[in-house]
Amino acid sequence: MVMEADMFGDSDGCTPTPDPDNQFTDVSRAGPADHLWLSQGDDVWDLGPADIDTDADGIADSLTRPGPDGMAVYTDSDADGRVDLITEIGADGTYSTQRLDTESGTWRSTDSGRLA
Ligand SMILES: [Ca+2]
Ligand SMILES: [Ca+2]
Repeated sequence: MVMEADMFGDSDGCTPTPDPDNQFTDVSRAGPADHLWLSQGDDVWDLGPADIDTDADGIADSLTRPGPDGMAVYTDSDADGRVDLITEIGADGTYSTQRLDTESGTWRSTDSGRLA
């Protein structure tokens, strides 16, 4: 039996390249280990690599994204890669925080107010 070279060339080699303009890439099948990811319902979103170290332990744990009204900070506070804290900061200086309940998978508002 002869192995044909082209059996290996085409079929699985073509991995879609994430669109750099699309901030959130669907990575339901597999996500890079060093990226933060976020789940909402059945959807899993790859937010990209963390670039901010919010608790100064030397490990980047957060990243920011522009939001509809200001910006949002996505934080993985227990270093498992899954975002479990979102702080949304409005253009008017208000903020609100949501924390993931990892048991139920639901987001709960924990704090809100106005930045000093
Ligand atoms: Ca950190
Ligand atoms: Ca986490």
